This record gives sequence, C-alpha cells and structure tokens, in this order.
Amino acid sequence: TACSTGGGGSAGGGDGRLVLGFAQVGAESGWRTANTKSVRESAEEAGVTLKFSDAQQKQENQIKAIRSFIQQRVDVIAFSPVVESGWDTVLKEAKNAKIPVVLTDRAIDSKDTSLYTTFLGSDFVEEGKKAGDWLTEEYKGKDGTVNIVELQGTTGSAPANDRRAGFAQAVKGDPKFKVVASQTGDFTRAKGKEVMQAFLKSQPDIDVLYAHNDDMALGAIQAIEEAGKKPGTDIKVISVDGIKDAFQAMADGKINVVVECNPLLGDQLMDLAKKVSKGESVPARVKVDEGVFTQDQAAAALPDRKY
Ligand code: GZL
Repeated sequence: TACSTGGGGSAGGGDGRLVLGFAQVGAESGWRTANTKSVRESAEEAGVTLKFSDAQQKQENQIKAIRSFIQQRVDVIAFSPVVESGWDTVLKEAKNAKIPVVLTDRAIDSKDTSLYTTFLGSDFVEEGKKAGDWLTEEYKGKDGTVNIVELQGTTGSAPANDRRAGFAQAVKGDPKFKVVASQTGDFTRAKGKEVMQAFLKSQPDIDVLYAHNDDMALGAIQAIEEAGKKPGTDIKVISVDGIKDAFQAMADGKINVVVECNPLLGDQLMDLAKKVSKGESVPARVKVDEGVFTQDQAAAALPDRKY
C-alpha cells in the first residue's frame, strides 16, 4: 500500500488520517489518568487515529505494544518509558521499520539519540530542585537538624531519578537537612501509605516528607493521621504533580507545597506527531510550563485546576 504519511505506511486503512500508536505506562496515579485523558481527547480533536495500550507499569508490556504497533505499520509511535533503560533493541526495530518515535513525559538513557525524534515532557531535575528550594526557604534562619523521609517514584524511572537528584542538589548546601530514609512507593497511594507506615515505625523523629508524586503523598497523609500526627504541621509535606486532590489537601492544611508537573501533553503530542510523520523538522526537546503552589494559593487555584 502507498505510504499515507511518513515512512510508516497506512495502518489506518489509507483514509489519510495519521495513525499514532501510544504505549502508556499504566493507570497508577491521578497524573497518569489525566495524561491519558489528554492524549485521547487531543487525538479526537486532531483527527488522529489513536491505537492505545496500557502497560500496567511493566516494561515488557510496553515493549510488546511497540512491537505490535510496528507490525500494524502505524505512522508514528509515542510512549512514556516506564523506566529509563532497556529500550535500544525495540527502538532499533522501529527505526528499521522507518516508524518515527516520539518520547512523551519520561525520557530514556539510551546513548543513541537517533532512536527517537523528540522528547516532550517536564524537567524533573528542575521539579526536584523547586521542592528543595521551598524547604531551604522554609527553614531559613532556623537551626537544628531537619529529618526528611523521601517517597521515591518507580525505581529506575526518569522522574524518580531526577526528582531525587534535583532535591538533593538543592539541600546539599546546608548540613541541617538529613534524608534519614528514602524508599520507592511506586507512585501509588497504596504503596505510599505502606512505606510511610514503615517510616513512622523506624524513624523516631520525622520533620518533613518529600513525596515524588501526589498519590504517594495522599497515601502517606493517611498513615501520618493514623499515627496520631498532623500532616502539614507535625510533619511538613512536599509533593509533586498538582492533581486536584493535592490542592484540596493543601487547602485543608495537610500538604505544604506542590510542585506542578503538567500531564496535559495531548495537543503538543498530536502537533509533533503530524509534523514528524510528514518528515518536518521538530525540536529535539519540547518542555512544558509548570509552576509551584503553596498552601495560601491552594483554595483560590482549586476551581481552575484542569486535572
Ligand atoms: C511525571 C510522571 C509521573 C508522575 C506520577 O511526568 O511520569 O508518573 O509524577 C506518574 O504521578 O505516575
């Protein structure tokens, strides 16, 4: 069949519509649900035929999905890599099939940057740094050790690695900040609660929780309250993402600051996919705008939150 767009061929039956294969991480968090909704809605609006797979947070399922998209000869493949490593083989297969690949949300650590055309997503090191900067500001001029426990995102994922690095970088200048425990909560509420329960048992004195996403923070808040402590007061809570439930928790005084991570990538993804399929040049890196929200801003911002 004639290739309708790019080198991919016309998996959509040659009706001229772009066919995009999207291999999503899973449905582990409020952020992910919002990201999926954005991709689906934007594909609809852009007239893009979307083939969507949910990998339940397993790399082997994402690899299977990408292979299936290659078999179906989609025009473009996009995915959010659940972890940073282990993608070269399958992405070489996509390259050999002349199907361009767009990374969205999370990045990979492959040395071969020819394996994907562009990366659309946040700067997670910057997000970690914003979290650490808030903490150093909060404790400016106060002495005495500040004991921090950290709920890391999915082991091996770019957001977990980079949010940890950015935070550590921001607080390393002041020895009063001590990360006394750091463990993955896999970006989920259930695991975040479970690990926070363990921290509360093993750590005699916790001043701050730094959670790599809101879902783990919200799970941890339940554990903190069940332990008879006040989240946001006895234990300060720093979180990342900015889902509505986190804004509500901030308004309720249970989270102190949320570093925003924008999941609404759908429109930019469709625009990039169309350009890439036509062989038009696109930037190698497309960042997204995002801010930081503190408790005093939460109530006013809540009505306008889109996810
Ligand atoms: C970040 C994204 C992370 C979110 C989590 O861009 O990959 O994965 O912070 C989600 O909520 O599970």
